[in-house]
Amino acid sequence: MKLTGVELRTVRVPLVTPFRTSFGTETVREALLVRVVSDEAEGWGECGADTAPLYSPEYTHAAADVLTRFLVPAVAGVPELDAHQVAPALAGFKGHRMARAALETAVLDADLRARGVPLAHALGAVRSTVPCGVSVGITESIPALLDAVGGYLDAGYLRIKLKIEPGWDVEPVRAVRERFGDVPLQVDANTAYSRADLRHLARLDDFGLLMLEQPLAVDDLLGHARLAALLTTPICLDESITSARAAADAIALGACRVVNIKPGRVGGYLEARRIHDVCAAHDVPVWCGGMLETGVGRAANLALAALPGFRFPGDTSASERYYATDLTEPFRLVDGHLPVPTGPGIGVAPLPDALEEFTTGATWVPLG
Ligand code: NPG
Repeated sequence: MKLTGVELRTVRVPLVTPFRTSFGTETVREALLVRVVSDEAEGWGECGADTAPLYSPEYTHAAADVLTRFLVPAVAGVPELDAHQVAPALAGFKGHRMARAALETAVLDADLRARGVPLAHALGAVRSTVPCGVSVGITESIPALLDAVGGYLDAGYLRIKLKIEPGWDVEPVRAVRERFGDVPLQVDANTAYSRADLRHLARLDDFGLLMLEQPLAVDDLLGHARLAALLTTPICLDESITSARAAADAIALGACRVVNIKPGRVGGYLEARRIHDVCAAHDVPVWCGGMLETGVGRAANLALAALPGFRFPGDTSASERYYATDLTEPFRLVDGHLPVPTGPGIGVAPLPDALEEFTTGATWVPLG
């Protein structure tokens, strides 16, 4: 395959409800879309980076900049390009995993479309639908939280994840447990706690949670291991797991018993697959996280979530949980599950009208 063009497109899609976490409140999903055009097919990738560097060091403008100046020209020079050549071509550059992931995914999509192979099949999927959970942001009050959780359970979601932060943890969890009984429940702290909070976090053991996700800093594997030794609730890592090696280290240190895999956070679907394999080899279950992706990113996440090691419902919610109008045909929940796309590549493409409506900027990258 030879690249003939790469377009970067920024979209801003309003969320149906504001999403508040310990790192900020989102009302709009700003996403950078990468479209590669080759002599054989086109492909799409969605960059996980957000407007500001609050979840990770990456942000949309930085991703567009590094793609334009460095990543796209490096990949455009590869003579017989396929997705497996992208990471080696970019090996000299540091960081920017979400930008790399978007480019690699677009190349992978084009490559698979040219060959008529669905992404799920290429990755080794074993199921045609995936069980779905929902991530519930911090609300202004406990009654508002109970309303939100009740609505999602009515919609059929199979597990609830609550965002927590200091001052919003034990009480909301207790309230959800009291109201909704033994519904599968987990919490996510997005690094909001420190080692001084270990005893406080141990209070969450009273609630039979599936897991406590990323309570401590990204680089605090030892702190997570100490916490894990103190708690019966399994620790799950998200932000700390940036590669298959990071996953292997975290498991060896006893820092986690579950891993959240987000392809954007780890540099793409090929590394995500390797993390899945490392975890499977250690009998560590994984699940697929989300970063409020539009249908473009969600489609590819569903393919990944269909692999055998994904043993918990993911943050792979239906389109209407996020958007009144999605960029693609909407993903609809059926009995708590979403279908894994069956078409070639990621199996979806943005709908022209929605793309037009939400685009705030589009440029073709000079190929060098
Ligand atoms: O359903 O896509 C979703 C959102 C799930 O909670 C979720 N994502 O910390 O995992 C997270 C959080 C997030 C949102 C991360 C936006 C980064 C950006």
